[in-house]
Amino acid sequence: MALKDTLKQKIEEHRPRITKLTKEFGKVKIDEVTIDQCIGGARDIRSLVTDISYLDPQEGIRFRGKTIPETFAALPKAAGSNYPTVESFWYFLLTGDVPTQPQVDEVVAEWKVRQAVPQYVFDAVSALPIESHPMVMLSVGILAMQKDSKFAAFYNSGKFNKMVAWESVYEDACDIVARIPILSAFIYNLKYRGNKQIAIDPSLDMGANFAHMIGQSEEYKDVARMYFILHSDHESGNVSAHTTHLVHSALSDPYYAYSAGLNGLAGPLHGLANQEVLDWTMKFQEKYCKGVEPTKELIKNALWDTLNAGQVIPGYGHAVLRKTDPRYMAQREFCQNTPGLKDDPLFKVVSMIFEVAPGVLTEHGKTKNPWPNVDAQSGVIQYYFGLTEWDFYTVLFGVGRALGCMANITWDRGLGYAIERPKSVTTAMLEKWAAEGGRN
Ligand code: HAX
Repeated sequence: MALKDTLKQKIEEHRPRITKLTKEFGKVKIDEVTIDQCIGGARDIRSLVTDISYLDPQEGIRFRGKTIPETFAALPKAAGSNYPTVESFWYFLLTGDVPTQPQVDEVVAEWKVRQAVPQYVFDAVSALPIESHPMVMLSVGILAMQKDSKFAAFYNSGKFNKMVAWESVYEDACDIVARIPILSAFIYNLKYRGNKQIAIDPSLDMGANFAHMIGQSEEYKDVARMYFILHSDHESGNVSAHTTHLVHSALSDPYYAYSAGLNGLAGPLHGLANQEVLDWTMKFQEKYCKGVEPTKELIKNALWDTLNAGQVIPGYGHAVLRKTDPRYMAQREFCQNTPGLKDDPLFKVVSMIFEVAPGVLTEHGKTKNPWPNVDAQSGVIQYYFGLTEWDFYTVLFGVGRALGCMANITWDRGLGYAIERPKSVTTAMLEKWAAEGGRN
């Protein structure tokens, strides 16, 4: 069965579960909120629903119930590769089913039809100052495509119907995930290669074509596939996924929603951390290692200097995770298994940071999680393969994150989730409830 038909069947089967929960069990309590959570970024409050992925503090992410190694093992592989295509992962994220090879081939073919980015989008991005951050270019490029939104057209058609609205979100979602690598490759070539653009190779799957379009090696094709899959989804509470969900909950179309999500991803406490890690590591080498090999002692001193200057150690800590991020480990394993990369000087420094930073952060005593997250490792791989422009790394994250965000809002509409509208309170109210020992 084609992806959209499978999805339709699954959404229709799922709807009665949501109706039953709200109608029969709507008043059942699943959480309570403390003053700490109210002031401290709503941490851990159970108030979002998604079946696309789940993040366990100890175990890490599961996509559709599968750990990262299980996901990579289960999905059909790209031709001549040990890694799955991004297209097969998209099928899996949307439906929860491991696709057959013909089902994957169908998605690959469909994305080829959808991937043509209109010239006015390239023109809009090209009109920006070349010094603009590539995340600005990506967000502008996605927003510029809004003119083509099928969801917005459906909403304005006078025939809007909540039961089928997801179908036009799905159409936009597929267009966005097919086009975002093309747009990102355009931005890369515009910004770092004097606008020497490379045409799409229609014989390639998404990850391989991205590698081709940024002038990368054969080996990088697997890097792209792995990277986009690993960065796709991290349940719904992180800034980029939550922003996309929030904006779409107002029935803003997927272009508005994902452009907003990307703006959140561009924050240094979120997706920008991957460029910050490279920046930190390079500055560390420049300042502390003039003519000498990096050592654990030098790294320890540099980490303390960063902390004493009131800054965070980029790539370490997490709002939910309480152990080393399995996405970090997957990339570390990739480095260890790639001849050349495992002896790469930058990988050695990053590995030394891994040995030292958790101890330093524990001694510092603030962070609840001293372990590395996804961003601590990702830049090393990119840098090794010649993507040395580290302000581009968050764009790569944004290409991957589109998969999770788009799968989620397709389901949001399918299940008719409400406009998001939490309640705010005043400081005086908090003080009153504090004095009374709670809100009665
Ligand atoms: N270095 C120094 N201090 C840190 C820290 C780090 N890596 N991580 C947390 N802390 C500090 C916090 O700033 C906070 O300090 P204050 O009490 O002074 O405000 C304290 O420890 C408690 O924070 P926490 O509860 O452990 O962590 P939060 O949930 O508040 O924040 C962050 C989670 C990821 C934002 C945080 O760990 C951080 O800033 N890390 C560095 C930036 C980073 O790597 N971000 C990427 C995270 C993964 C991701 O989203 N990728 O996109």
